[in-house]
Amino acid sequence: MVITYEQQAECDGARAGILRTPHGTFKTPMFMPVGTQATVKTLTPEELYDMGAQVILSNTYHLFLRPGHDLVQEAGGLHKFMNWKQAILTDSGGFQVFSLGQMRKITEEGVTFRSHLDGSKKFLSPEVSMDIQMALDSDIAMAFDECIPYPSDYEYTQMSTERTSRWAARCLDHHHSDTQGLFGIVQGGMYKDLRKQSCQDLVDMDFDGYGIGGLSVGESKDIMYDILEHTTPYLPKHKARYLMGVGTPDCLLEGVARGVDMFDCVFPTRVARNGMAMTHTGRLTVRNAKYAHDFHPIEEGCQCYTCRNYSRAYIRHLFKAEELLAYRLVSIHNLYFLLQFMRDMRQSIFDGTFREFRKDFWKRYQDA
Ligand code: PRF
Ligand code: ZN
Repeated sequence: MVITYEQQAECDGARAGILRTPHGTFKTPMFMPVGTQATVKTLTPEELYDMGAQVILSNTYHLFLRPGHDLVQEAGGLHKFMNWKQAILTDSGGFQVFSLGQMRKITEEGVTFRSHLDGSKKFLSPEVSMDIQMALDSDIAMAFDECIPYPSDYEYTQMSTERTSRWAARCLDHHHSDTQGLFGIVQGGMYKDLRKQSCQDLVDMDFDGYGIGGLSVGESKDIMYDILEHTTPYLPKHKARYLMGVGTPDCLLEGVARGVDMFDCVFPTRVARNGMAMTHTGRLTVRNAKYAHDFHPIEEGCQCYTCRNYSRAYIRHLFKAEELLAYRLVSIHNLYFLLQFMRDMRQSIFDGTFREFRKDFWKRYQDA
């Protein structure tokens, strides 16, 4: 087995464990910073490592279009190409291609679409996605799935979810690697019976772990939590569960409370570049005029490089002057914040105090 999960503690439905990969183990629950273009925007791999990142995510779709997986393979794989020595998970393209909206055609065979870069015609299928991910040589590959829009009616959701199961079987058939594991992806939209069926289909195929897809696509958080509660119970305890594309602190906490181990999201790095910092009390817009004379750090007590060295007033000034350091400093803080948040959550699971941790969080946190 290339990828193994070991649960070490459980508390009120939340689990703590470790995941072993060919490029080291990582502790769960874990947040994976996103490096879509083989870089986590504005940060070096050393900076990421130093703030405690143990695994990052990259994208099949983007690397396929540019620079091409052949080039990454020629470089000796994605780890070598980008100089990241820890674990890498690659998403399958089964989400990015569907976010394109226009100009794509789905058949049983796969998806034909136009490149967002030059408009050229491209094709992705379970087999092509596996070939690309094997060439990238990430530690964890994801099955090629369809992430349907929200809302979708029952009939379409059922047809698509069944096809995603057939695609998952084709991924498993085609995938062969001694250095890469493969996760299946649960779909089923907002229909509990389809979620259950999707879990059963995929669990029967015996993947190395399970992504939970098709959530955080525009539904309310209450719906997402409810569907999640009707998904994780159908997944095996000895495999990792990964909630795809979710990365705000409230959703991470509520995901962990429902038995999720892994998350990824562009949110912390994307909003950082708009001058928005994440804190235990909610969002802080550091560009705001009210911070012009504020010489406190973004968040008092935060041990990140940014908060140890720079004030809100200085960072606000950098944003106003459109200085590049601004984007780096807030990206560093936001990623550190989320990684530290996961470490604290993990510790509370070991200590048996997760329930209190959750209550304390909600006492302080103001949504959006
Ligand atoms: N499928 C894949 N990647 C994803 C998703 C999905 O459903 C989501 C949904 N939030 C994010 N990333 N392959
Ligand atoms: Zn900080």
